[in-house]
Amino acid sequence: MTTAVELQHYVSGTWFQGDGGIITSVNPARPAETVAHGLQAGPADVDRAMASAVAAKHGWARTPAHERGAVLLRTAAILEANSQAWGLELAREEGKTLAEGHGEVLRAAQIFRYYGNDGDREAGAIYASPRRGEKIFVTRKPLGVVGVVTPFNFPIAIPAWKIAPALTYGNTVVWKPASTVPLLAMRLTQSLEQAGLPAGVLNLVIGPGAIGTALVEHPALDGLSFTGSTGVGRTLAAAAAGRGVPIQAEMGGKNAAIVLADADLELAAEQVMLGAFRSTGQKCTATSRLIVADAIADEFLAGLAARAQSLLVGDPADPSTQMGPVVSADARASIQRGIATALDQGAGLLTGGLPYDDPARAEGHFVAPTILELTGARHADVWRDELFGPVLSVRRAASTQEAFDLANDSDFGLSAALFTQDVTLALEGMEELDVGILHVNSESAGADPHVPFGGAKKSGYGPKEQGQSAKEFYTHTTTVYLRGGRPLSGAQS
Ligand code: UN1
Repeated sequence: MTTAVELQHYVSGTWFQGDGGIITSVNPARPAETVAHGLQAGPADVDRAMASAVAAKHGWARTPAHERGAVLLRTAAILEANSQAWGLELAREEGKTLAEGHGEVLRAAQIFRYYGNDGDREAGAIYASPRRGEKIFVTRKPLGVVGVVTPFNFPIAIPAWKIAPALTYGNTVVWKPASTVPLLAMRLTQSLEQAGLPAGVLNLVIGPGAIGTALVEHPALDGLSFTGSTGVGRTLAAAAAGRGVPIQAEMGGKNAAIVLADADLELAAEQVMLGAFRSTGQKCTATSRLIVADAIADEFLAGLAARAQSLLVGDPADPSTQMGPVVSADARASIQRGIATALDQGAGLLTGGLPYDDPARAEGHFVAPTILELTGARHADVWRDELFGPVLSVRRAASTQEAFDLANDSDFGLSAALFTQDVTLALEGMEELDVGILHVNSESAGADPHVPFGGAKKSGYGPKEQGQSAKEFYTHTTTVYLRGGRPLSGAQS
């Protein structure tokens, strides 16, 4: 057994212990095992972190973009060099498999590399002027001090895709990670420190939700980027709006995979499995609803249930494990309650559902991969509410239009996956499906750093993340009408 790491916070380039309540990060596969422990930060630490970010903001904004980018590129190299060790820590702290933990650290490196290079790309736009001797420029400036509030499910990739663009475009940051995954937050901060990030440019305060509230209420805050639950996101968005602070909030999803009758069923089954059960279903982009064409439903669902039953569920540190636990005892209890409610409301159980009774998995926060079939028009909470776990609910559709209508039958609209080999149906899906991200013939999760990420309908609030959207969120523009101050040579007087 490895020893627990001592948690520390980072403000003004200095690591220090908190003086708030105890914070213990445990291994969700073996909750008796502590991964990291320490004391929470308190409101006074938020004040100090904000003051430090304010003090650093002019210096960082004036640092040439190329030099800011160079810090990010060195960070990417440090993440890559540590990806095995930190991937294992990620798996122990969050519960996703070793392969996913390792892959996530590499993904964070890829994100830092993309934004590190973006410092050398375009820095604004030039427009023609209706007046002779004038050009109109649109230049970009950082917002200033940005708050970053991140969830447990991607302990290093989601922080990377908020912090990397914030820094490359010249902002300073105060970061509050989810208190269930503080160790990986320390690792990312350490890698930026080692890469030479100046003191005060990134400040890390680990603690409860009250830290997020203190951040959004702080008068010096210039912007806030949040990913997490719908309830917290809306509260922060309301508080930010009340203070005139720009916010991007990425919240819930109830993402559908649609398998049409002409789909390659092997490919669709493999991808639906990944969408529903990778990361133990704990992704805002996970597939939690499945809509299957009537004509192929019996065959497809039987195959899918067999695959789910054969999934190796266990300790993520074991390289053969295909699905780990959920993050906490509370998460497990609420997912099991969601399954019980679905069964009460008439769902048929195709596989899973029951808690594990073998000692190893009964002790950890394991939930079996579960597939529930809903029939008729009866209301089912599991069709509407995000359970954030390995639970897939299924409905059959008699036509393609019905399949699209069922997919749109949600307040959320983050992502969807459409399986068909007919390009006409794929084009129809692009028109019909109200989502921010559509995958055709691949699973509903997955996101590249150079293209917009975010949802339609109630899945998000404010600008999207990633690519050009990140630049737009983390900067404001100045439109400059530029004339030379004396007549152009050759001009008529
Ligand atoms: C992915 O689909 O790989 O919280 C990433 C989440 C999303 C990230 C999804 N913001 O799950």
